[in-house]
Parts: sequence; structure tokens; C-alpha cells
Amino acid sequence: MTDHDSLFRRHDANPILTAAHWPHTVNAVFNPGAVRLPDGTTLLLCRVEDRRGISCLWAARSPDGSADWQVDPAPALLPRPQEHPEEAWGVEDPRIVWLEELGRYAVSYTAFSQTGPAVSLALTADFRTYERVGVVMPPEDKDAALLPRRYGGRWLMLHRPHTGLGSDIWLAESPDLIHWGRHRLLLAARRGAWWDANKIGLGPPLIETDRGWLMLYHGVRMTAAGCLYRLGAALLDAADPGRVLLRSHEWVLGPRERYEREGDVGDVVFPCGYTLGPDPDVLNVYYGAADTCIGLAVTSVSGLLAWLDSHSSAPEPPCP
Ligand code: BMA
Repeated sequence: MTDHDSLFRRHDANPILTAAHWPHTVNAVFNPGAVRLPDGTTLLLCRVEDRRGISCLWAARSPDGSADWQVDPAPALLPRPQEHPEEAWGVEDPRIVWLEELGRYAVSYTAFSQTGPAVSLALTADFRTYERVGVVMPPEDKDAALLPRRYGGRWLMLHRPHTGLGSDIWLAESPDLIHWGRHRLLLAARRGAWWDANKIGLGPPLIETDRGWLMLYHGVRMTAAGCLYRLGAALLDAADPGRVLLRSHEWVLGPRERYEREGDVGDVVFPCGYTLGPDPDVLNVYYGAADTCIGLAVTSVSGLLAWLDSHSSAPEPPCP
């Protein structure tokens, strides 16, 4: 049986990307979306926070996904508060999904302003030019990603509305990527002393496996010393992603190394993207570490599924 510390292997070169890689002074580089392009290049769409505190999204590319990063000469998505007031305080935490039907990538990201965080969507074919769809989930909402294809004619999006009671993962449907409805609770935060009590959110986009959709999600434990952001796993039904088949009791990755424990916000691992290796069982998870830099942790799809089999039970219904 896999033990906690061997489920994910942190890359020897961690942190693989830091503010020092950028062509001019920035405060922090973290929480990247990830994709492997058709030519094999790994592209990370990084959240880059400047020294005002405002974030933009900026691409960095690597031939092997871990080294020789080339940072694009200019940001990919800068906040555009004139046309998009919901971006006045920045754009953050992108998730990237390839939509075969449209021949374009969907980038869902947090648009932040005085009205709170909202989910916005942009489409791109080449990560050079972007078409903004605009706000798809009003505040307070974040941590959203599309599924790559329609179900019953409808696009599906996981998202994370926040209410006075907490933050849970919901599922919504749309005929056109613009109008969203049929919202339903998918995975509820646990309560009490649990590692994922009161506040959870989707990590990277869902990972398709032969047993269903594998979901990595973050759980936030509030402590007297601050928050602990850790990563858990769940399995969703392939035919009905609104159905949770398995949910881990324990977290699978948590802050351990110095660059994860110390930074602008200590004790945070926050993945927004993954790629699969040439061997599709190899899962490369890219994560923000302590809201300061980017780490890479490698695991296997089959290992995570085996972990779920031995460390979960059929979850309780989301509304007990
Ligand atoms: C979450 C998001 C992330 C951030 C994390 C830890 O709410 O804002 O962007 O990495 O908090 O600060």
C-alpha cells in the first residue's frame, strides 16, 4: 500500500518557477493553470502578482515541463477594468481545459474587484490572443473549471460559491457557456475538526480515468496560527459527474517543504493545473506554494485511484 509520503513525489528542482524567472520585478508567481501543447511543450499560465498586489496571468513554457522555462515577453491576460470592472483588483488562479468541439481552450479564472471574487471565462486557440466571455459566476465564487465536453447537450462547470455558512463545490450547466443554471451541490465541506472543514474548492480541472473523473480538491483547515491548505481526492461518476463515488478521508498532499510552509501565505499548496506524461498514468500536478512560487509534484493516476479505494468510503449525500 502506498504511504502518504510516496503518493506524490516532489520534483528535485522545486520550486520550478519563482519571481526571479520574470523579466522584471514581480512579487510572486503561483497557482498556475497547465496544459501540454500539441508540440509537446508544457505551458503554465501563472498568476503573477505585482508589487501593488494586483495579479495578471502570464505564460511560461518548458520543453519538458520542469526546466528551461521561457517566460513570454508580455502577460497573457492583464486586468481590463475599463471594459471589465469585475477585474479591477486583478485576475487570478486560472484553470485550462481543451474544448474539442470549439477547437479552443477554456480558461476559467477569478476576476477580483470591490464586489468580491467572481468566475470569468476566456477562450483561446493559441495562448496569444484571448476572447473574453466575461463573468459566468457572480461573486462570491471562484475555483471553477469546465468539463471538456457536453453532457446531454449541456456544458458542465464545477465552481465554488461562498455563503455565510461556508464554501462547497457545486456543479452548473449551460447550453452556450454564457447562461448557467441547474446549479446543484456536488461536494460539501466537512465540519468540525476535519482537514477539509467548512471551506473546500476544486484544484485542477477534472482528470478523466477509466473509472470516472478524478478530482483533486483543496481543503482549508482554520487554526489559531492561520489556514492550512491541503489537497484531497474524490472520484466522480463518468456518466453523471454530479454523482460522487469516492472521497478520501485523509488529505493526499499538504505543506511540508520550506517553500510550501514559508512565503507570503505560509502552509499553502494550491494546484490549478496538471498535465499527463507520455505515459498517461503519470500525472504532473503544478501548484502554488505559500502564494509565492510554483512547485511540481508527480504522482500516478492508478496510484491515486488505488489510494481512494483504500482510504475512502462512499460519501454521504451532500445535503444530510
Ligand atoms: C484562496 C485563493 C488562492 C490562494 C489561497 C491561499 O482563497 O485566493 O489564490 O492561493 O487562498 O492564500
